[in-house]
Amino acid sequence: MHGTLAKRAFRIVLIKPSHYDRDGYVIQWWRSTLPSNSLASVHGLVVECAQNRVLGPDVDIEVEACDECNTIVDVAGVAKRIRAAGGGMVGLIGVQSNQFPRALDLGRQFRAHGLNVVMGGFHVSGCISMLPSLPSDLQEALDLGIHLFAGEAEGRMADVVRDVAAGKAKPIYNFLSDMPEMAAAVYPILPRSVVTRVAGHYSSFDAGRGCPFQCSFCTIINVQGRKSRYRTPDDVEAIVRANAAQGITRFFITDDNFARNRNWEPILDRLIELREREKFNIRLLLQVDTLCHRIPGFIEKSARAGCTAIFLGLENINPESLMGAKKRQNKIWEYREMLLAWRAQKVMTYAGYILGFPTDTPETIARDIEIIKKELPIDILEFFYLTPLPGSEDHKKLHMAGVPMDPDMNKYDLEHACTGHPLMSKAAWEKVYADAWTRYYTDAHVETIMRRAVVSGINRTKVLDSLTMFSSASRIEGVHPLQFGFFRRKLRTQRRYGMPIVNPLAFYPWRFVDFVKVCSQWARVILRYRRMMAKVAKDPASRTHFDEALRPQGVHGETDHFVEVFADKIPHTHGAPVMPVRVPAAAAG
Ligand code: B12
Ligand code: SF4
Repeated sequence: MHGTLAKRAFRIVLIKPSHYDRDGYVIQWWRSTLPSNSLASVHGLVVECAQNRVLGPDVDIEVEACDECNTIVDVAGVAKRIRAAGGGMVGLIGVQSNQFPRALDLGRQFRAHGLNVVMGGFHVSGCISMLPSLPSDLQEALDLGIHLFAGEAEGRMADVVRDVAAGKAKPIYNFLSDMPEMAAAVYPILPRSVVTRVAGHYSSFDAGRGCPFQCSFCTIINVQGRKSRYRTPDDVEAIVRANAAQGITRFFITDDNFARNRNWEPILDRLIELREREKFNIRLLLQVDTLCHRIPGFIEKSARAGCTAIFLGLENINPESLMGAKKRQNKIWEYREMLLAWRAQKVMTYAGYILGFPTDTPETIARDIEIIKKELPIDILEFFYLTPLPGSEDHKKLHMAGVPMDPDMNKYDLEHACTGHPLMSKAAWEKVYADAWTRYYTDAHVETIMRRAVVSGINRTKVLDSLTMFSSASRIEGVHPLQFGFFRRKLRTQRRYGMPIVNPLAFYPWRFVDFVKVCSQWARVILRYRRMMAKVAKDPASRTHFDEALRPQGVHGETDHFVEVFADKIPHTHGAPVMPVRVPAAAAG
């Protein structure tokens, strides 16, 4: 009978691991800046298991979740809570390659406490999807008794939880050949207490998975597939309502390319309705491709639905590099038109730029960054090393050919040179990366971006804050802005496995000096940029500011200067500009 059932509990602790800085300390913050959608997804699935009482009517499934980027993981505390519940498991969530060494260290500690550990995410899925045999790091995890999960967990979580609870979990779960449908799938959700650890209280969801394109540096197509799968507008509305019920209305929609989501229009219409009729204060951050402006109404509706910023995979402006990486869909001659279309809707643009394509040299990179500054109205440009990420075609090719790659997965964060470059030494490549940030974020260009923001009516505070973070995170904190947060924490005792724990008498004085130095560097940038923005905002000339990057494209039939620079590298595909034949001076003469 109902009331007489003996109650038991099974505690599931979900941890999204971070990774290590160059000194071996975990990269974590008082507040992080971006939410983890992997954590939200798996949390949603485990909560469903709890609601459905998948371990039987007498077992309460208790769930806790944390993102190590903004929360210190207390291993002994977790072990104590699981033991107090009478059993449970630790899930290491959404582990990317760069997070694998940290995840392994956490797993090792939890295993030493005798706990069940299951790990999933792109490193496990990418390696199993692309490599002919298990790499040694995954084998090490198995040897520690950690269970690996490859593929997506929608529709599979209950089985995993049951297996673990019964002590019958498999070493490897592999669902890579069977992608779950997204329509009506359980949706990502996190409790407010986890979301508020992200600055700005952003949460996230994916409205679709999979991508039809074929970029050779990308892992997504080999893990989530090239067939796109989508959530329904009803599900998206349910996600937004569930979050709004706990006061969360800002979302990072993590689709790699929301413009290719077949349901983009009904989804945006639904969000527009929620905003305009029910006054939900929705704010969206979207990832889109460089062709999205060609989709009628896409940009306008995104803005009406609350989109205030987009991430764009610009990757490079040299068509030769783009073709080499099979990023054929990026048409450089349309970049400005696309960027101006977003500006017209007062949406801020963040563009990713990859350094180290085979034909890149320090000179061509310097030239290209100067061209971007002058001719493309991008607000924030962020740089990455071209990296053979496990799970990508690039990685597989190098692996199969036996080309040396850095064995330390902690470095596969797109902030390190992980393999050789045909034209640049490692030192030259590293210098190019460091210089790229300072070359783009000169005071003169920062001021131009501020003037462009004023004249285009883009939120000044947002631009100012982003300029502050992106110009200096790499230089001051030694981390990419996408991994940045507010107030770095370094725990003396949480150091990379194998590195010594420093004596407190040496650690705390070092940490004090380190902290004060970093704070004063930030204070200087913050003050300088704030003064600059105040000056720009006061200057009447800002309201009529105009420069080459804001000139509408080709209105008088002329070709952009930067398109001319790359004229001989543009493939003659449909829609490409036809360049006038250049007659050599001698022949003309
Ligand atoms: C949103 C996003 C971010 C966000 C949020 C991170 C997050 N994971 O949510 C931000 C901006 C912070 C980010 C940053 C970075 N990212 Co990112 N990111 C993505 C993106 C676009 C979506 C992630 C997502 O939500 N996927 C959907 C979830 C549900 O999939 P999933 O994580 O695989 O989880 C499913 C399964 O794996 C499984 N599963 C996962 N964990 C577990 C655990 C258990 C116990 C079980 C049973 C199952 C299970 O179930 C889940 C549900 O089906 C992906 C690309 C992609 N399409 O996934 C890149 C991606 C994950 N990122 C990548 C990279 C490299 C980075 C950065 C290192 C680089 C950079 N500088 O940008 C940083 C790292 C910083 C950090 N702290 O994470 C790579 C990782 C490749 C690799 N081999 O490591 C990817 C794949 C993109 C790419 N370039 O190929 N990223
Ligand atoms: S990099 Fe972006 S566009 Fe290219 S295949 Fe990956 S997800 Fe698709």
